[in-house]
Amino acid sequence: SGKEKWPRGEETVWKGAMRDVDTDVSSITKSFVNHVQTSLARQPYNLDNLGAYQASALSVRDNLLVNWNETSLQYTRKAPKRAYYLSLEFLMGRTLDNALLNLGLKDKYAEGVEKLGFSMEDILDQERDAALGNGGLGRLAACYLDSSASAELPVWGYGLRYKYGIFQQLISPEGDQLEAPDPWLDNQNPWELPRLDVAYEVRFYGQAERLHDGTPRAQWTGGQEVLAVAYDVMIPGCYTKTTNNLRLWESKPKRGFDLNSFNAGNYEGAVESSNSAAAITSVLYPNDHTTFGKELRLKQQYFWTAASLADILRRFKNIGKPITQFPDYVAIQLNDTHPTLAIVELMRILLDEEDQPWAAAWQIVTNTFFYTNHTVLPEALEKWPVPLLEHLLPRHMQIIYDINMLFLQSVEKKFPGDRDRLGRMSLIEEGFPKQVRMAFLACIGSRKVNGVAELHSDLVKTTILKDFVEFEGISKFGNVTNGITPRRWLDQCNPELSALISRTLKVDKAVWLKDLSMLEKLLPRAEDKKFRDEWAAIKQRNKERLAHHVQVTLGLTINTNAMFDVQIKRLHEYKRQTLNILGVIHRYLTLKSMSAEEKKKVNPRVVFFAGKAAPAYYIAKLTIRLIVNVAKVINADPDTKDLLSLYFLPDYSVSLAEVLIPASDISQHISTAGTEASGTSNMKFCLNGGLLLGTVDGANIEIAEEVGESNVFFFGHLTPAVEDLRYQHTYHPVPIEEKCPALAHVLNQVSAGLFGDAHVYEPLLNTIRQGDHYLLSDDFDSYIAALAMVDEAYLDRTEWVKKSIRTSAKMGKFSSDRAIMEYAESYWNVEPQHVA
Ligand code: B1H
Repeated sequence: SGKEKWPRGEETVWKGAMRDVDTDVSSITKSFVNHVQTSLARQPYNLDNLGAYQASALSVRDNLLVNWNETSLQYTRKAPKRAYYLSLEFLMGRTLDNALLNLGLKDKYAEGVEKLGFSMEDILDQERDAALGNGGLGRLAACYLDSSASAELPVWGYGLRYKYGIFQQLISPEGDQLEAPDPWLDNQNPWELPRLDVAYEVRFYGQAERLHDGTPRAQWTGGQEVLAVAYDVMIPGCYTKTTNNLRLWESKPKRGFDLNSFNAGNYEGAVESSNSAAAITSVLYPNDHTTFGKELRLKQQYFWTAASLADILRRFKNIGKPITQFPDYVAIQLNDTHPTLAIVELMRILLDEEDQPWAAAWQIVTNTFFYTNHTVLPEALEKWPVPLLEHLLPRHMQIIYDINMLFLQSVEKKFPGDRDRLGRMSLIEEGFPKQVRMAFLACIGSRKVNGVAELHSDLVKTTILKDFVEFEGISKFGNVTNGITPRRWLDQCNPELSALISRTLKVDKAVWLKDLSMLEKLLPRAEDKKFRDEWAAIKQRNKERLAHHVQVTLGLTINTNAMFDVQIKRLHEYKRQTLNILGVIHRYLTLKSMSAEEKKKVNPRVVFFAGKAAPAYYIAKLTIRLIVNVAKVINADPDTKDLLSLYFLPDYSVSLAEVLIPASDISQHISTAGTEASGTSNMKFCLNGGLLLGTVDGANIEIAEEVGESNVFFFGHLTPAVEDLRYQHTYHPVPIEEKCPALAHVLNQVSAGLFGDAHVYEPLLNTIRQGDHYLLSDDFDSYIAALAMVDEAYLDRTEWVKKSIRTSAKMGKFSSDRAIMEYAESYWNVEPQHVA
């Protein structure tokens, strides 16, 4: 009732007591020690590195909170249009270093903790990664949050607070991947703020009954209700006060237990209902690029979209505008189809709770959502069985049928009598069971649809959504090429290179880190020997840093005089780690056949692999096993071990990437053309002066456009050839001995047991011998030729370093700042809000 007096009490007293951001070393040490004494309740003098990490984190958190509150206040007062990034994955990695750098306080904190007897490096190393994602899609979400805050855009992320992130990968002595749970929350997490007061009820199951009162309304009752509780994570921008929010939902039982069951003597049943509520956010699904139709996964998706929409709607209502203006204040970006139910949920709210007519509701919905597609691989395209949806979300299934009916009527109107087209475009795929095609629903429910690199966006338009382009018009379909944040992927992971760049450009890093195209000014320095020597020396020290890391963590000694050749990404047949390992074997066999004299001309090479396989992905796991066992043989062979060695580094993570990427001379991005939507690590390697060996696929193409084809190593067939080649494999197969003798020889050596238990690898080898869906036999020869060109180029070290400098200098386009501004300007219509 009316406006409350604000603030309560005396404003001067409030103001005088308010905390500001620490800026000097003495207030930093004071805050650190205060947290040791009070928050951690520990004796100040007797503190280990973990305690020091926690105290540092809490102290940094206080600083972030000052900015975070000011940012929220500003957004609330000015009520600008906001954007929300809905992603089932946020692969954040560590936070402390990033927060210190974005605040510009790293040096001061380093000095402070040193005075107290700690080293910043040891402290930073205590933090566990927040690994709430599988791979590129989740890391992209994290980069976009960093860029949004850095560009002062009012953008929030919404996701799930999984108790267990991506599994921890162990490698058995036989070379098998084993999975262990990731207990990232075992030590308390200083970066999240539990908001027990921000909670929403989410319903599952029950009955939906249409009212039949001349409105499209229905009533949804009964079933199970669970509670969504908010946990907030602060997202600091780089050198700005703007600190945005990532809101992660945790599921809780609505009641501790069900009293009815309890009183009926069913104690176990009563407790079970609380267990099943908590289970919703217990674990991240580790099946990158595959859908399994699991009920719990669908529950996760609805739980998260329902809670997020309720929260967004509540915030909108506080502005006091009519619901028809919702799209003027809210843009929602769907990160792949995982949050597509948000479209249906908003329809449900508008129809059943806001009493909107159908057309008005659909108008609001289709002006609010934006859909990003991240893959055209058929196994990744989400489809949910109709019976499952009907059971879990009966009202939503009704709405989907209604959307579909009206949609197909409009298709019929435009293409009268085209029954095939109606079948192809229906949201419901016929079959046993019938399934809902989520990409189609996301497409028709959104204002704009985009892919993540030029080639990929073209493929989306000409393959999976071709009919929709014909029906809705081309202008709905766009491209936003992915990007990466240069804060984490250059300044944080490669501090020496960052410092060299600042010295050379003669500007503070605050400037070029936010305008990455400035790197172009490094181009003329490629001709400057002194600069080249510094550049090369930094690469060398980064290689030594990686070698040191491997020595400490795995006890292995790595030859840092060798070329470092790196392939790190999720294990998948389409990414062709198998092509790489077969190439390594080819190199090994070639070395074995060389004379001592010939070997003298060979440049030593160390090959690194890292990456996780989905736990049920048999072929991908066999590839890991092959890599590990080839490594055992090669690394132990006195004939060759100085010239070739091979490592599979277990448990790939964001933090491991931060050590590997700056150390690479060459990295491999060798997917079958047309299969890797974009790739983002390719950008990270190039930004750090590593050269790229790859196929003409995804963002590799745009990288080559920027840096020039003379600075990348391309090989393999192009996308338009792929379909034909697959047809040949199926209908006119040629024995591999005929088609590619070099590859046949390698496969035969594996089959003959050169790397142990030959029979184990047969299923993997047979994927190539029969069918060869990913076209290894078509690309093997040109791959080997490209590797030889890399060797050749590396011999001329001066020219190599020039290429490295030129590559890095031309990476401006791939800053996620550019990408996020494209979303903000061309899609969301959201503007920067400066927090003074
Ligand atoms: C990408 C996925 C993905 N595309 C389903 N699709 C998942 C699909 O758990 N699931 O159900 C998880 C992930 N991930 C990747 O997105 C692309 O393969 C990369 O090429 C791209 O760079 C990245 C970011 O756009």
